[in-house]
Amino acid sequence: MKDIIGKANLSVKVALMLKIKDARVVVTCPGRNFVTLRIETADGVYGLGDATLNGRELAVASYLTDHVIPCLIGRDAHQIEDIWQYLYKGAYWRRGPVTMSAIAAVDMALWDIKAKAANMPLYQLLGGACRTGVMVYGHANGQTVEETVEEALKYRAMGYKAIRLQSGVPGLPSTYGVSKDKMFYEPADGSLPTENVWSTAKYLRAVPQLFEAARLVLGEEVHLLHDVHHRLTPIEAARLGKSLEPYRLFWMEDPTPAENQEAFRLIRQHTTTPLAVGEVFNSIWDAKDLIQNQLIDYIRATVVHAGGITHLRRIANLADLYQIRTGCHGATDLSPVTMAAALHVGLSIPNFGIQEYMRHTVETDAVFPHAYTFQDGSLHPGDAPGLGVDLDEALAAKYPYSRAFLPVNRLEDGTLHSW
Ligand code: KDG
Ligand code: MG
Repeated sequence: MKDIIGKANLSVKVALMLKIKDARVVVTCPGRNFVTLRIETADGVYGLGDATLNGRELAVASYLTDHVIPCLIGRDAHQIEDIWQYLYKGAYWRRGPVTMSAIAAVDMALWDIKAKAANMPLYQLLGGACRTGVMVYGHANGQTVEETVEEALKYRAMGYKAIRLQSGVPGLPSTYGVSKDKMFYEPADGSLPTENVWSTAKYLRAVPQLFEAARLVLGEEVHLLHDVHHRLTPIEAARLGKSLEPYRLFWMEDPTPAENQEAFRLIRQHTTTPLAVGEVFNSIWDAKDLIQNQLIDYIRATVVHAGGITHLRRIANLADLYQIRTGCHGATDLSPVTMAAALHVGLSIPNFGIQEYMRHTVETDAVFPHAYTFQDGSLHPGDAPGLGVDLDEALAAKYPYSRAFLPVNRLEDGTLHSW
């Protein structure tokens, strides 16, 4: 008996102290900018964290290099919670997208290290799989209703069970979220911000027509989603939610900005269309009132912009108490490192809802080789130890940083939109 116990102990021998020896930031632009943190321990185990903040990439790179990395050297990589608290509380200046993306990168890299040291895929350390895979939604968009529905049919043929639909608005020259490229969508499109023109009246007329056509062609089975991109006031959003009820959306996303969390109460009072919000949230405090008052159905906070795996799980736990599920942001400006982290979290939490999945380009996938795979409308993180993502630094070096901004939005009379 003693022998068996001895052997068992030997077979799971894990270093109980992993001293951080080195850390560095890699900025690369394989089609779009990514900021990646690489933390290495004295034992040679390394971990990766995504720190990409679209349009503000270098601010996070500097925050990490100048203010965070010097505080990490010599610490025990196993102390993920303590390091999180140290970087959050110790900074004095809490929250904000730059700080929380930097903390997130450290947190992801440390979880990657811990799971590699344990020789397990991260989801096993997070409690194990609660489901066979993580249902994802893809983006169908087009200039016209017909083009958008045609794109949606392609997603359905690929096996997607959920599809987001965005269409150009008749009478407006361009619309945010409706790209020229089909499978690969990149909203940061200029070395200075481009300017879109917006008309709420035209938009509110167009969207129900899109979903009416989509249901007719696509039928009842497939989940349909729509992103409002924070363009409406609460009462306008309430009206849109009501007018979309016949088409039974999976969700209406970002109907209005959520700095004032109370604003969602008004939308909620008027419509049964499920509500999703949170891709720009940085912390649990951005979502607390929305969750505790059950003003939303899906929380879209994401690993990279909301303080990492540690903090996202805290948000998901709070949401679970109020029957709110996750629907994490997963656009192309979130690197494969974030995608992998989101999949490990999504697989292991009880209240997972859906995961956004915008495919990265071939160039990005080559710089970040990864273990996650798509099948039957779901992603699985794979069973490689850690996050299951690597960074080809030699290839990354061939793609230097290139400044790119997200567009701004103006009303037809020139007023800067949205609130
Ligand atoms: O960086 C901003 C994009 O990630 C965002 O516009 C995409 O709204 C978006 C979404 O839902 O994916
Ligand atoms: Mg969105």
